[in-house]
Amino acid sequence: MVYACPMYKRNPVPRTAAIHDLSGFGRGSLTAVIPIMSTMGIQVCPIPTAILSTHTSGFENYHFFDFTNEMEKYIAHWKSLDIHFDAIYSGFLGSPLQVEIVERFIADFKNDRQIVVVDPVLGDDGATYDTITGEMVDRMKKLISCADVITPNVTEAALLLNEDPNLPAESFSVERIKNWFKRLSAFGPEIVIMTSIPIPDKPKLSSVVAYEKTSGRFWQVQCAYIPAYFPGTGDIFTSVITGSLLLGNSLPIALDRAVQFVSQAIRASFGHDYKLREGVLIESVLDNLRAPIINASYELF
Ligand code: PXL
Repeated sequence: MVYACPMYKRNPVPRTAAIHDLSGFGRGSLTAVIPIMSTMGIQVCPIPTAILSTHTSGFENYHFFDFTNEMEKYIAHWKSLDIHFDAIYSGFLGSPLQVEIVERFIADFKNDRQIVVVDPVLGDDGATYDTITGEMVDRMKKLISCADVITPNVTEAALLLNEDPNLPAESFSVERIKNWFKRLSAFGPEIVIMTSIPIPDKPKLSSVVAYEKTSGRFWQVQCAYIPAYFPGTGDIFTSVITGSLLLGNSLPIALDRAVQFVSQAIRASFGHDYKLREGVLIESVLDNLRAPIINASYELF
C-alpha cells in the first residue's frame, strides 16, 4: 500500500514541460534542453513545436516539419493524465498559432507553485532568424505577458520594444539598459534576464543582467566576449537558468551558473577545428553542471 502522506503528490524530482523545436543536428533547442536539465536532476517533458533536420543558423535547405497541428492532440492526452509541472519552459516556436497553443497550455497547467519561463526566441546579432516574421514578433509580445521569467538577448529585447536591434555598443548606457528592463517587465514578468549586452568602451566584454521587479534589484555578470558565433547558446543559457531556479538557487546564483556554463562550453569548443554552426560541445562539459558554484562573480548593477 502507498503511504498517503500530504507530500505524496509532490513530484519526486522537479518536472518541467519544455516547448521547443527538435533540431536533429546543430545542438540547440530540445537537443540542448534535455541533456542539460536532465544532468541537473530535472525531469524534462518535451512538447516539440517543429521538427527540423538542423537549426536554421548557418544551414541551408533544412527540412522543417511544423508540428502545430499535432500539438493540441498531444497536449489533450497530457490533460487527461492530471500531470503537475514545476515549470513550463518555452523557446523557439514554429508558427504564430503555436503562441496561442502555448498560452492555452500555460492557462490549463498553471498552478501557484510553478515558474513559467519564456525564452522569446526571435533572433540574434541584430537580425531575426530565418523563420521569424513580424507577426511572430507581435505574438511573442503577448506570450511574454504570461511568463514569470523571460530571457531575451539584446536583439530580442529591441524587437519586443520596437527599438533598433542594431544600436552601436556606445549607446548602451546604464540608463538605457534599465529603461529597457522596466519596459519589458511592464509586459508582466517578475524577472527579466537580458544577455549579450554590449559594454561601452569594453569590446572584449559583454554583460548579462537580471532584473527582479518586486525588489527593484538588478544583478550583473560580465563575461569575456569571444569573437565567434555559436548557435544554441541562448537555449543552453535559459536551460541552466530554469534548472537552477527549480533547484532553489537565488536569481544571482542562477545567473552566475548559466554564464559560467555557457563560457565553459564555448571555451571547450573554441580551440577545436569544426564548423561553428554545429554548436558548442556541451557533451564535454555537462558534468560541470553538478559542481557547486565556488566563485560567484555577480554584482549589483
Ligand atoms: O537557438 C535558437 C534556435 C532554436 N530553434 C531553431 C533555430 C534557432 C536559431 O537559429 O534555428 C530552429
